[in-house]
Amino acid sequence: MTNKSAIVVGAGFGGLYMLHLLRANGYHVQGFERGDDVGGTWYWNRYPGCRCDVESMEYSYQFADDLQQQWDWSERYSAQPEILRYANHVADRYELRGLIRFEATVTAATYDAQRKRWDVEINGDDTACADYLIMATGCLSAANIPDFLGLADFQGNTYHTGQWPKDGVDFTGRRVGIIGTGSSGIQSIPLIAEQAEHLTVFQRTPNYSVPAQNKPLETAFVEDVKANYDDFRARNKAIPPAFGADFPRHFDSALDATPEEREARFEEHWRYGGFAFLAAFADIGLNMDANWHAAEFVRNKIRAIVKDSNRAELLCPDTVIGCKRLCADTGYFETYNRDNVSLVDVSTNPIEKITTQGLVTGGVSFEFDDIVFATGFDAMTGALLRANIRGTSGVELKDKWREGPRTYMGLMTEGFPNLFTITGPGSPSVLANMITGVEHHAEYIIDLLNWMQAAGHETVEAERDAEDEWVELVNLRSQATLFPRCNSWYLGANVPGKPRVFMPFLGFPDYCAKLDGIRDAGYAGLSFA
Ligand code: N01
Repeated sequence: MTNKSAIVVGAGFGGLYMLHLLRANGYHVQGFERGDDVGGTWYWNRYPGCRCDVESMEYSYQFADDLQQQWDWSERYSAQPEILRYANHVADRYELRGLIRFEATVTAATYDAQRKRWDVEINGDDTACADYLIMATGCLSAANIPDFLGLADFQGNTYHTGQWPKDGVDFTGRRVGIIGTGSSGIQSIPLIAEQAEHLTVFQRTPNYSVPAQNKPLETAFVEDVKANYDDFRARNKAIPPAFGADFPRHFDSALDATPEEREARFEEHWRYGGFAFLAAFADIGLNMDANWHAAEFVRNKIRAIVKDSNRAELLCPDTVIGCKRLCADTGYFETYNRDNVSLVDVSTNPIEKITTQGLVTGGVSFEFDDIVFATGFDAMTGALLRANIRGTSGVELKDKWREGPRTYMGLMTEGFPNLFTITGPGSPSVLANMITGVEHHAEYIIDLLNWMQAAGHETVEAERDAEDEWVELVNLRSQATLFPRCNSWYLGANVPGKPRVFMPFLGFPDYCAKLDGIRDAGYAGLSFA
């Protein structure tokens, strides 16, 4: 038991596990959550077709064997309602709800250096304080709605995929416009098209998508995984994304294969589905020529699926495949064969304005009953910066990170003692299995806090040199890949004015080894008082 206290912001998978660990280790703990229930990403993203692109048997907690043995997933890739049920099950099973105040948005957080504590403002009018502040606010939780001219004028309904109404939306008989063709657009478009009278898709950049090949989970497969769950988890943690250990995976170069061999290999991976496509050859993410072959295979698939050849060409991306997150779909390209679906290219004629009746692009007016913004998120830093966090000497996090996020281990940032960021920028986060990532972070934080109690330290803070080296390391690791060669949200490129900095640390096992090394060296790079 300790007299130390912690505030955990966010009741998604990271926040729930952090609360559980803190309480189990005797800390006084309070959780604050913007929504009116648990689930984080899976609470907010209720748009039609929303499902995870990491397979169900991997996308779950592994800290408790009875939990992973007793929970049953129904499909290869779980749909949002099932994952939300799982989050609720965890909250009930470990009696976490009582620790959380819901509909409680952290509007400011200020470090009081004299009292060595965090003062937190809730909903602009209430306060709380604690020794430690742990932000479990998610990487894709700050919705990005572009600042379109006339946005407020539209008289129909607007929806953002990441803020979807709890009771769902019935598009039957309606004229719908959707802006954005990232994962959220690609998942929702086929289902909205089935309902709507007419759906118009506004596409700025075409995206690569591979069929998810979703299906019901087979009992024998589930039993096999459960019989060897520890081994299954360990094998996944040993590979860079911390998922997909059982993907068909090849270590040869796409450039050494004959055209026929390449085609056959890509076909095998296309049929397998999802991210496994990128494991067809070792150099798809490293070599532009190898990448081109993978990209061209997908383009040819689009050309074969979409009957109208002009429309097919419009849907063919010419960028680096895998540079933006690869999408996994169910019937996405096929949807463009429907009579009630139009595709409008806004790459050269941006959306000029939203009007009372719809929108205007390229001088052409479109009228809608509903507009869906599938326009993504202010990723990785958005939720942290929106919380108005001030560190020692009143320094604001948004000022410190003006040129891009600066962290040590993706967990701490200099000038902000006792502040922790679960899956913060500079950690594998979005480029690894998120649940594996949040578990690792929560466990690392609790070990560090317990170590501090034992050593009699009250505060911990990242050192500037260690932070500078870490930022450099994250950057260097990305430069060895093709990730910097497109305008992705990994780079902040989707939000106008956001600094172009590659934010995730590439490679989960290397990352864990680094953090273990830091811990074994007495938490090198952190200073304690
Ligand atoms: O967001 P995005 P998302 N005018 O940023 C377009 C995770 N996720 O919500 O590419 C016109 O990918 C923008 O165009 P462009 C997953 O990690 C996972 O779809 O910037 N268009 C783009 O097409 C994913 O990567 C799952 O040119 C504008 C789209 O909006 C991440 O969330 C499911 C525009 C935004 O795409 C984000 O996905 C869903 C403008 N002014 C999400 N501004 C799964 O697990 C933006 N766009 C499967």
